[in-house]
Formats: sequence, structure tokens, C-alpha cells
Amino acid sequence: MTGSQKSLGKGSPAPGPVPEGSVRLYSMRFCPYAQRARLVLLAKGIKHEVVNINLKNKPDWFFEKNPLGLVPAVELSDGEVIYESPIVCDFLDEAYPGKKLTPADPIKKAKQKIILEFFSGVTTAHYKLFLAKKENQDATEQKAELLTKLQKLEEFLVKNKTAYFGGESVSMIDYMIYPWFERFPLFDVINILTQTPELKKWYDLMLQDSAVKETITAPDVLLGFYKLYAQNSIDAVDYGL
Ligand code: GSH
Repeated sequence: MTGSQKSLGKGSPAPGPVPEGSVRLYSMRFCPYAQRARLVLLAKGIKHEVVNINLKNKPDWFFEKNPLGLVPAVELSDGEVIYESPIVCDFLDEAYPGKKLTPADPIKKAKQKIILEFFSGVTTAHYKLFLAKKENQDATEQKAELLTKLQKLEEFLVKNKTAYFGGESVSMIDYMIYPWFERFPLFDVINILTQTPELKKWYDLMLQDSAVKETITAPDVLLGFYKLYAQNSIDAVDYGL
């Protein structure tokens, strides 16, 4: 992986064309959606560079890459740009050689999509908890809602009797879910995992995964980011550099 760590903000010149044989990921160091794409790029061994975008002060040219102005987005050497994390990850898995992360079997594939659909409720509950903490509100209700959602998520593991969400080895759905677990400790949610033992076992397994190890951010650094982000600081995304 090549590419500068520091983010590009308003006024930064647009990067040149993507070199042949490589892809460029528009990212943000602390974004869980972008981490999904980073995990897939690493797990598949796809040659890539990372360009971090300052999301509080976006360069105008970034909207030409992704009209929604969101990361992740991947740009190819022919100038094509793909965005929206599940679409980016599926595209990378389909278009590039290396380990296939999505099952070929349509039923298994559909089951992964069902879990992903359910998981969007977890991300919403997590975001509500973040907002409550940001406003220094009592977050008991939001924590309870997240716990209920995580207990439901755990049922997929219990029912399937598998260590990972797609079977006995890591697959796409695990990478789609994992990034939020890295962020739970910041909101005291890691204790919640004591109430979801199968999820806790899965999380511990994920921590052993080499792509996860490469993208992991230390909790104190994540915390520093969230503090600045909650204050709407344009320096948040470059925290710790
Ligand atoms: N649905 C999008 C996906 O799955 O890729 C969500 C991506 C997203 O929300 N990314 C955030 C972002 O780009 C950073 S974590 N925020 C910029 C903004 O909201 O203007």
C-alpha cells in the first residue's frame, strides 16, 4: 500500500491518474465504512494506494469522483470510480483475483446479505449512542438498544453453529461487520459483549486476522479522533499524525 496518510482538504490539488495495475482508495483513517474496503483490499492482496480525504473540509474535486462526497470510493486506472462500501467490496471481490470472500452458492450469498441488512440497524444504534455521548446525555437507553441488536446478531452465530458469520473461516460478511467492534470499547460497549459470548469469541478470532491486524487503530487514537470529531474540528481526521 502506498499513499500519504495526511488528508487532502479544500484547495488541495486533485491526485493524478491511478497507475496501471493499481487502484486508489479514497478513505478516512477512522471511517468504519472505509475500513471495510481496506480489509478487502488487504485480504485479497490487491495493489492499491490510499488517499485520505478531509471530510470536514472536502476538496471540490472529490465530488467529481463521488457525487455523494462520501468515503470509501475506489478509482481505477481507467478513471472509473465505484462507491458505497458494500458495492465497493463486492466489486473488488468480483473483479480481482485472490481469495474469494463471497460464497458462490446463491443461498449462502443471500444469507450473508440478510445479516448485512440486519447489521445496518447495529450501525444506526451505535451512531445514536455516539450522539448521546457527544451531547453528554444519559446513554442508558441507547446502550440497551444496541445490546438488543447485538443479541439478535449473535443469534446468527448460534443458529448456524459456526465460528464466523459465513462458516468456519473468515468471509466478506465478517469484514463488513468487524469495523464497528473496534469502536465499541470507546463507548463502554465492550462490556456488553460479556452478554453475547459467541460474538465475543468471534471478535477475538477476528483480532487474529492479518487484514484486521493491519488496519487496526489503537483505542486511544480512536478516542482522540472522536473527541475532535464531536467538536466538528477539521483537524479530527488527521489526529495523531
Ligand atoms: N453508505 C456509505 C457507505 O456504505 O459507504 C456510508 C459511508 C459514510 O458515511 N462515510 C462517512 C463519510 O464519508 C465517513 S465514516 N462522511 C462524510 C459526510 O457525511 O459528508
